[in-house]
Amino acid sequence: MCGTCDCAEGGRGPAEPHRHAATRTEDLEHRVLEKNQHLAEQNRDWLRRHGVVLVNLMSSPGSGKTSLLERAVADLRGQRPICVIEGDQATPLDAERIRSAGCPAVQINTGAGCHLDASMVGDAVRALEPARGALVFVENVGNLVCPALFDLGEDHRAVVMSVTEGVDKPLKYPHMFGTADVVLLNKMDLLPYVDFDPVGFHARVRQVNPDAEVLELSATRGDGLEAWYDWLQERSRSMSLLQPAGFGETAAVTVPAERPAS
Ligand SMILES: Nc1nc2c(ncn2[C@@H]2O[C@H](COP(=O)(O)OP(=O)(O)OP(=O)(O)O)[C@@H](O)[C@H]2O)c(=O)[nH]1
Ligand SMILES: [Zn+2]
Ligand SMILES: [Zn+2]
Repeated sequence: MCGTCDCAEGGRGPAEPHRHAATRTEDLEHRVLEKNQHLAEQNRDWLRRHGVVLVNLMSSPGSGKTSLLERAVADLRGQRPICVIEGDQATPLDAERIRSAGCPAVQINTGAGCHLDASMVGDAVRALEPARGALVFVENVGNLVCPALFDLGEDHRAVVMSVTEGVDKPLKYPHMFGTADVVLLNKMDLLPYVDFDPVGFHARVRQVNPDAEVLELSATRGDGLEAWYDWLQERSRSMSLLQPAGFGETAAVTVPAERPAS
């Protein structure tokens, strides 16, 4: 059940859809999103004042978000401080992977929740205490739907898609692809084995979002990663990129689970 709905009748199958009045749902949804927006603005203000850049990474489960982050942590080491906020319904697994790759990470477990919100991310950023000039990645809960609705106060939104998911996804999930600053087309190493037309994919992204850049990558083989890092560098140029890495080993923190979205 999604926090934007807040419906007490959640958990029913598709044969028994929600029966509450549309207006009540819309009111609740509006209130939840309004409160989130307010907290997102507070996050944005905090990030500006501390000279920290936040990138919100979103995708369906398994597209390769953590794999791309593991590579970035290793490849950008020494260039600038990096921290990661991991969102999953359960387990500390992704944060453990990131810490093993060499940077501080906070794991948020959302329980039944299907997205991160600005309150969770605000708490996690403060727990991490990123140094001035740091790049903080948020790995959102694997889901192409409601993470698009929740502003976290981020500077940039990156949507990861893999070549095994089909070229139609930008058209089916226009909110997600419509709000992306960059689309990372991952698992390009699998292209010879799947029926996926990258040119057609680029065209569909352009249909819903003419401004989004599409970068073709392979997290496992390393293809295209320099272009992704250049993109990050270019977009963050104003944020004291050349600060020495001053972040400590302090932030292996776990933020408590399950927090109501409203
Ligand atoms: N062939 C190939 N496999 C990849 C690539 N990137 C990730 N994978 C594999 O895809 C699987 C999922 O990768 P993750 O990085 O865990 O994906 P994720 O998006 O973080 O997944 P969730 O956190 O569960 O949403 C793993 O088995 C990875 O090894 C890639 O570029 N090529
Ligand atoms: Zn992951
Ligand atoms: Zn949700």
